[in-house]
Amino acid sequence: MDKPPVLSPDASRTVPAAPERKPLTKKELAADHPTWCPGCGDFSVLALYFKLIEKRRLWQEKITTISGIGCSSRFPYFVQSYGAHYIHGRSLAFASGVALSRPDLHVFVFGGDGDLFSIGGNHFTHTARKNIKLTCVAMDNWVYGLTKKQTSPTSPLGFKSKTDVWGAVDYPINPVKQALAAGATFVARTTHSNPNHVMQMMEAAMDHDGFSFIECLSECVEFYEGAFDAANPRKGGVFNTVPATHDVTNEVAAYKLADEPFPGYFGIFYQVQRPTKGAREAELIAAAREKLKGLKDWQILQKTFEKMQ
Ligand SMILES: Cc1ncc(C[n+]2csc(CCOP(=O)(O)OP(=O)(O)O)c2C)c(N)n1
Ligand code: SF4
Ligand SMILES: [Mg+2]
Repeated sequence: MDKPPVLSPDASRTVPAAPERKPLTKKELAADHPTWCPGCGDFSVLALYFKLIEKRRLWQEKITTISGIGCSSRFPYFVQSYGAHYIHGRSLAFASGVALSRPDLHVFVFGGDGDLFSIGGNHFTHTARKNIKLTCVAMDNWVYGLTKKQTSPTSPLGFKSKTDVWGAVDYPINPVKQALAAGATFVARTTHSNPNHVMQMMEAAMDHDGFSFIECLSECVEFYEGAFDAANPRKGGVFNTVPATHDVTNEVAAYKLADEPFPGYFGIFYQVQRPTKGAREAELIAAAREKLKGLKDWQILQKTFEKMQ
């Protein structure tokens, strides 16, 4: 009781690899056979997550995989690590609690465009502005896949779905602009059809000390086939990376870049260092502890009760 556990941010997030401990393999990480449709873009995001864990020598007890509800949100089922398949739209609220109380963990959130920007839109905004240290990957397929083809917040105008039989009439949101406006300190964009690039973005996001957001185009072959062909050179499209001259600390420049019509650019749009909510709170806690130095927990409690009388 005398010594509460000290959870220092960053200190133990990357566990020094014990020499006798081999990196986890895909075989050890795969929990279940993914139930996605053959050809779904989500397969490649999962495969690259396994690769990331193996390459960066992360251990099961140091990662948490969290999602909401949707095809993409089935993600944690397929990963042999701690995690939660949480309520629709609430993955970031749950993940915030995990990240703040266990700063030694890598917290990864995977979710769909509906999960993160419709029902979960407010949680997205607030997690970004609080700069909570976690990585959020939006597996954007421009449709509600799990519920079989409704218009999502990223569906383009004119998209015909069960909720817009004559074509979508609402202007879509742009996830990169949304993240920038919300205050995310790392904002990137990639596509499932370029595995090396997905891997690069995931590594950079994981290393960022703050809220890192990746929009990852992930095709729904069942309900929006061909949606991202224009971004895939193998299908006659173009894959343009963020120009080398782009200043990633320039928010206005990032916004302008994100405003380019589809297929737009891929890469890191924005990255700045700002204290995280966890770090600010750790400072407050340390200052309070300093003031109460030498007192036992029961004495602190007694003092508080006395003040309340
Ligand atoms: C509170 C609540 N509202 C609605 C639903 C129904 N629902 C489940 S998944 C989903 C949307 C899924 O779309 P998206 O997040 O884009 O994921 P995808 O399936 O496309 O990967 C909806 C509306 C639900 N499960 N819970
Ligand atoms: S419905 Fe679409 S998003 Fe869902 S598993 Fe099938 S292809 Fe993937
Ligand atoms: Mg979707």
